[in-house]
Amino acid sequence: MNDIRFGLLPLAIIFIALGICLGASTTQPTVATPPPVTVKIENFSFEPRELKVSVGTTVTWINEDDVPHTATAGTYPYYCKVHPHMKGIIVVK
Ligand SMILES: [Cu+2]
Repeated sequence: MNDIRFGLLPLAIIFIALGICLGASTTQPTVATPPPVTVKIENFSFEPRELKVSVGTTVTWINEDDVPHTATAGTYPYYCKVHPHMKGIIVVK
């Protein structure tokens, strides 16, 4: 069994970007760490296939197959809710 651990860097970056966009104050907001989430790899499938997580969530993939797999990240679009015309893309390599 192989563990593939990923911090959700793109979401953390979006959180930071939102703080900048909304005008960060001098006091740091207290943000609770969301509970970790697991994705199971079995029979050449991810379960759950689609996952919605909060900013700062740690996701762990557990490979139950007899062959190696990866959980390669990709391209993440993001935007500013206050100014929806502000759009960007983060590519995680
Ligand atoms: Cu904005």
